[in-house]
Amino acid sequence: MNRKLEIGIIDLVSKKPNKKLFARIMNANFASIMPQVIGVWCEEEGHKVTYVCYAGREDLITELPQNADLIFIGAFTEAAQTAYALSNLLRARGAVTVLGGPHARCYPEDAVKYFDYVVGFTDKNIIREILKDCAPHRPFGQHLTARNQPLSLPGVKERWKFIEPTLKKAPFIKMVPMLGSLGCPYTCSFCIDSTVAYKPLDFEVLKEDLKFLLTKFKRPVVGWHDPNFGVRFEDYMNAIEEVIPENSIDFIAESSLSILSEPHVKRLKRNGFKAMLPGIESWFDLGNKSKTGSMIGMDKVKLVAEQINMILRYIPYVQTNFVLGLDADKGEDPFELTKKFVDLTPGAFPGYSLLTAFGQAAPLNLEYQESGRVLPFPFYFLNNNQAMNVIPRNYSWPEFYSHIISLGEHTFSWSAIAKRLVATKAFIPRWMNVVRAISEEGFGRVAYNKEILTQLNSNTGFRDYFERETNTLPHFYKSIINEELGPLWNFLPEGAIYHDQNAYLKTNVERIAV
Ligand code: B12
Ligand code: SF4
Repeated sequence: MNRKLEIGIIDLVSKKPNKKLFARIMNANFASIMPQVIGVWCEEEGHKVTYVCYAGREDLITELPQNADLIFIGAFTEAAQTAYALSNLLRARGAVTVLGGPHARCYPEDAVKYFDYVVGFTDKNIIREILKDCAPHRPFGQHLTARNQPLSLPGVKERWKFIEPTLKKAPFIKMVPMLGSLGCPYTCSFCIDSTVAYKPLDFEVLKEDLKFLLTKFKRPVVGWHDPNFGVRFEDYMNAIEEVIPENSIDFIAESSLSILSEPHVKRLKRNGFKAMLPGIESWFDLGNKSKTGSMIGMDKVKLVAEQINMILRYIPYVQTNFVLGLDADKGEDPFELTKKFVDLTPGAFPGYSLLTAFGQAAPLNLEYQESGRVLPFPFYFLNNNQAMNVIPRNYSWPEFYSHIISLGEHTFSWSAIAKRLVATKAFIPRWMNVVRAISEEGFGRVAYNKEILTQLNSNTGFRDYFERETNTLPHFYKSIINEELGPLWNFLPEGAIYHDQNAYLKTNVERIAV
């Protein structure tokens, strides 16, 4: 064996210190699977691992091993600046750094400036390579990616030593992250999995894990991280039914509407499914994944509302996901129809995402870049709600923001909150809806979008940035990053709040298939 390394692993669930109520209750439940997997693999190779899931309350600087040889950081794009600053700090202390996760998959050409290794698809061979090499690669890190998604991953049992301390940070709901499949058979143009073939993982590992969880909790809660849960519906349900007593684990999953037929939903209920998050996305596009085919507009609203209300008869918590600003949308119809839908499905919680071109995530982003429609908003704001980095095809910015504010006000009006409360019978879902509506996601976002609209209408420099008249980042955005990064701001390398938004078009990053 090579020398025994001291390894640190950081899962950046939060991009900033966050002590707010929802974050305290939920953040530790959003831990990613891969940082835990990497912990297992590194230990299997004989190394010493310290794992930290950063949920916004930990002191990252002191929890990490002071003399780590190698640090893995998992980050979403919104946490890129946090990750870059951390990497800079850790490199100064003598560590070699590795970035993985959604940001590394979407923006490798940017991340290589700040990390020694940047990893896309990751399997055990890639990790072995890094452990063997474990050397600084500067000024540009190595970009490594496997040809495909891994065929197998360590299950809950093997990851338990990392899951357990993470869930200790979650006061009430303790959600264990599980994965049954990778990729997706659908091809939603904006999605990172639109070109990744669907592959189930080993059902035997899944069965062992479910049995194992029943030895750890009286009633476990499992959050499925499958991009589209239940594509092989029969196989999944058979596996669950075979190994655990009926309705003994609470499950949460993201499935497309095409999977959620009434017989399927009945079976999900029988097996303990308590929350489903189907994607509706648009009333004028992406009919394939909701099986509404070419049906659009109000006809689609009625059909989907009927289906959502059917699901709510069996499943206590349903979040309906929408993407705002897709090219197929124009005028007020998309927003007015969504309001109608909110009225028709009072028990569902709508989740709104602003259309975002996450670098290399989807081939569609090349088209946006080619037509000059991608804006260079700092990564920090690319979380589907703090900024939309694609210029809308059919709206001016003030028009677009007026529509999303109006939709937000309708969705999170006191009357809609009260109707949602009445329509939701189960205790936790009922209050979860209220907390989400009155906190950052509901009231907070409406207030934020109003501020953006005011700036668009009153601040020429601000509006010019949105119109591509200038690349000078408005002070508004810079000051948010500065304030929220706190002490880490001082470690952010020069220029690291900026990136080339068209890099995917130009990129020639070395891809090494191991
Ligand atoms: C499950 C999921 C969630 C879950 C769990 C999140 C979590 N912490 O993992 C929940 C619902 C909480 C969630 C929330 C959000 N999500 Co989400 N989510 C997904 C989803 C559907 C699957 C991701 C997944 O786990 N796949 C399984 C893993 C094994 O595969 P993988 O992600 O492809 O990872 C591979 C490599 O990247 C690598 N890898 C992954 N992590 C790491 C870490 C290290 C250290 C290394 C070396 C390698 C490595 O190994 C894997 C195997 O090859 C994806 C969409 C998709 N179809 O992929 C979106 C996705 C990741 N989410 C996205 C977003 C934007 C969000 C939110 C910001 C949305 C919001 N506004 O709230 C939040 C942020 C949450 C947070 N900060 O933790 C974007 C991310 C884009 C980006 N570049 O940042 C995606 C891609 C969806 C999209 N819009 O296209 N999400
Ligand atoms: S169904 Fe979901 S996971 Fe599949 S391509 Fe569409 S958005 Fe992506």
